[in-house]
Amino acid sequence: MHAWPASEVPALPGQGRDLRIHDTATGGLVTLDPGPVARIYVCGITPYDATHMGHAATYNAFDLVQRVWLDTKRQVHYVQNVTDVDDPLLERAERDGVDWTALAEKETALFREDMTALRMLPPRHYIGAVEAIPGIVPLVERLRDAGAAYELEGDIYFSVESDPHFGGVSHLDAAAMRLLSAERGGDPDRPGKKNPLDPMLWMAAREGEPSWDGGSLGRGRPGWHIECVAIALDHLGMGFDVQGGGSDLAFPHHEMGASHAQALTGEFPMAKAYVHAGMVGLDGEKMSKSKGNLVFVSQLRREGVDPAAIRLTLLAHHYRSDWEWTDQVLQDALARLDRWRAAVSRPDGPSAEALVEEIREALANDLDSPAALDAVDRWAALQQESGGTDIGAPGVVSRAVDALLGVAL
Ligand code: 5CA
Ligand code: ZN
Repeated sequence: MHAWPASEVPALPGQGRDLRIHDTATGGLVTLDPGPVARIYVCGITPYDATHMGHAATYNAFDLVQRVWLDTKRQVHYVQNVTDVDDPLLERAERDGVDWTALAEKETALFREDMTALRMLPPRHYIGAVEAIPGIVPLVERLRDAGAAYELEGDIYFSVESDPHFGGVSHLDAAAMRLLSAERGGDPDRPGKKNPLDPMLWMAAREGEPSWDGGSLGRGRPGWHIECVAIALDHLGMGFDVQGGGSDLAFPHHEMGASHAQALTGEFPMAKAYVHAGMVGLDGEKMSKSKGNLVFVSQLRREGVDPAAIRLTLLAHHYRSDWEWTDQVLQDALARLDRWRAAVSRPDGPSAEALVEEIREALANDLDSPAALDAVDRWAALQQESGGTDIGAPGVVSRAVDALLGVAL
């Protein structure tokens, strides 16, 4: 499917820095050394409701990853999926009496608008689960033929025991895995499974639900984890640089994906870094479509909130921390945006050279966007208090904030 339009990324003077980022699999910071083309896969939305601030925060983190890479003059090969067929989507369509394809299309269209407004760079390949089915079927057949998958009443399950590295992404114990599996789309209590954690690769057609030709698998639809593996391997290949998503995807989604890929290719890991963003909450609970405690990007935009301020709200929190959406965090961002715009509207000001380096240094250090904002705040305060004579400095600041933080001043 098509993605959304790219906003321009201005080139900056000087040299960008290599990214050091937290990898869930090793539990520490890794310095990534992508070749001339950095490869990143970011798990996309399940389009049954509008984009909320939690989604936006997660996509903001991975947008920063790309901006750091672009600043090192690398190209970025970015792939994102849309889980446009899955239980939650079918359930919501049923509840609301609407066609599930129409619901998915409508919410994906709104997501594109929100991403464009927030100046998130678009993926080069934006792939829906449904369009990926012809590539998924042969992978499931291969897993079954290799003995890494088995059939249960027509459904095909992946056997986690086939992967010697299973557990190597999340490092959770069996009890924690079982709990999360039940919460996040798994079926650990289904009788007849070899291991309660085994995830479904292919679900045989159910009465009243959509299904597709699965070759030797029979009619059905794909499981969630194999969807992302098929798309990632097809468009990026093994050993790409980053797989990203919110922290709720570390287990089971990214764990199972890594296992599927290992069973398919004999290689480990699928991604050099598994990067997870913290959860945004509202009123003391994780913001989630199923709970309904949501602040939508599109609703804020409808109310006339400048998307640049929404983005500054996201940037004010470190991507790995869990944080709460409040009115105050938005008010703070609006005030900051005003200060910054006033500071760059003059033709001259304090030198911008050190500031550009500070922003680069902050972002290269595990995407420390709050430190980057502090640095811009200090430059803006200096401009406000004593100004400066460096002609063009405000322009450099404006372009750096645009290129590295995705905020248009
Ligand atoms: N389609 C799958 C991924 S393949 C999915 O998880 N879709 S989603 O719509 O539920 O979430 C999209 C992205 O937003 C995921 O990376 C998820 O981890 C992230 N996300 C969801 N809720 C929050 C939240 N409250 N805070 C931060 N990120 C969130
Ligand atoms: Zn995914």
